[in-house]
Amino acid sequence: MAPRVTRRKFAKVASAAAIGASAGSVAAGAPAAAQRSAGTAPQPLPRAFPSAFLWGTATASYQVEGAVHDDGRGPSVWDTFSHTAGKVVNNANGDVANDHYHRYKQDVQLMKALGVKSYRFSIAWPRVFPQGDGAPNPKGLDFYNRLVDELLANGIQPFATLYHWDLPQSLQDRVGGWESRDTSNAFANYAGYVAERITDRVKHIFTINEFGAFVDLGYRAGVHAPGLKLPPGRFNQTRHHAVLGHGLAVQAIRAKAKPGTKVGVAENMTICAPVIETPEHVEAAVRATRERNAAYMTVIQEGRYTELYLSTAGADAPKVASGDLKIISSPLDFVGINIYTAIYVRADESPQGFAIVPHPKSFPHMLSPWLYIGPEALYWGPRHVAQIWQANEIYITENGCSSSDIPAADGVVYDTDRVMYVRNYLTQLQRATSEGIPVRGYFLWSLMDNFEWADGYTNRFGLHYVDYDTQKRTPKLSAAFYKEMIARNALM
Ligand code: PNW
Repeated sequence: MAPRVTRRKFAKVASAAAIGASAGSVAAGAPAAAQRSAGTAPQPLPRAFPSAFLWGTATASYQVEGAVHDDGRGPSVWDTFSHTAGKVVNNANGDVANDHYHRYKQDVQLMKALGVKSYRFSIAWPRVFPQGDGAPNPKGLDFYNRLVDELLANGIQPFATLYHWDLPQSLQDRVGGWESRDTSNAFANYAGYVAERITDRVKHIFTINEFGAFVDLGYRAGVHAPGLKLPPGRFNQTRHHAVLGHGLAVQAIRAKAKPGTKVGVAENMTICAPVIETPEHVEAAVRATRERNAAYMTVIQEGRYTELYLSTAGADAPKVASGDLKIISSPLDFVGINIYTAIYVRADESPQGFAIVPHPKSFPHMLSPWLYIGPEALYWGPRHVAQIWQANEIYITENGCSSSDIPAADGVVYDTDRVMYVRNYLTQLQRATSEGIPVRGYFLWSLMDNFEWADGYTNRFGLHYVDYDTQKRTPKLSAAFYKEMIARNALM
């Protein structure tokens, strides 16, 4: 590989695309033959997004930062888990990851080159409170102050997530982590501390990212940190403490933040798409959405667990202290949904009124086996949230895919599968916005390849290819596609 030639060549492709955008013509950067026919060939109609639509990209602390011992950071459950042999593919860990802690300025330039208007990152709790509670570590928060200042100086709006799974290990050791209400309270204290100090510049805060991915996968399936396999009663109680922590944090942020701060959640909801778009299947998909998200999004929105959730749990249902449900359902300013895939639902005669249709063996998926292609999730997800819970400000806080991503001879990753994935998903998102469903922004996961949890560095989700030996970032074909889309604010 000859990286210098490679970069220049690729820049040519990317800037040709950009020229096309600024000239308002698809042909401007195309080869001569294509240019000759462009005048007569029918052009696709632009499928535009609302004018203030916020295009963005996202990462999370443990997946990119590295620098796990810098400036007083305490250990998190993911340090412990990833350093336990056999838990992560190739026994990889986040000790160095993308070294973003030291390279954040360069990474902000990658965003600027893409033309994104916003960036969603997460704050590592153990940098700010190394023990989870007790004495804060101001040097830890300083990193995020530097990052936020750098983003704003480059015209990029910061969206901060307070919890993307890096629980301080000390809380896990002392109180059992999310098994205890003490963790919910400690989280709220941390949330208020951060909100007081960053909301002069950060106007959008997410409490928690994806409940199921750290509770269900971490405390029941044992495949994410802290790697436990709790029995149903203790597990349901852990779920309850997680949504309680969210609600307490919303209240703490409201108490401490500067006026104008907006608060929401970023939840990987199960997106239920009707098998066929007929009224009875759509109705079944709505019912399924409430039930399949009962433990998290539904209780957050409605302030109660559904009958079906409670009856299914029986004696293992969570113990709910008086006042908990009101806290959990503290009103939000916006709803963030992480959307990767869909499940299909049909109407049936059962008491619940719906049935889940499993994916057939031949159903296509991306590199991660769970990542079934379901573009219509970007239509039905926000549509259900707006219809069922009257949300009037929705963000797609994550969407993206894993691909094999092997650099070609010229050094470029031609990730046509990722471009196909994103184009098809955005087609459905555009369908939603053109119907007036209030989606205000979209954050593509991820800015760059990074530590993909239990899959280590094997599954790449980035718009930029990362060579982990040199830390060099190279834009993939999908980066050129996204840049072009953002510049036009329309699909092509
Ligand atoms: C999300 N599933 O995780 C996370 O928020 C990111 O940190 C992660 O890198 C990204 O999606 C890609 O995986 C998920 O099994 C993990 O459906 C698992 C699932 C979905 C999202």
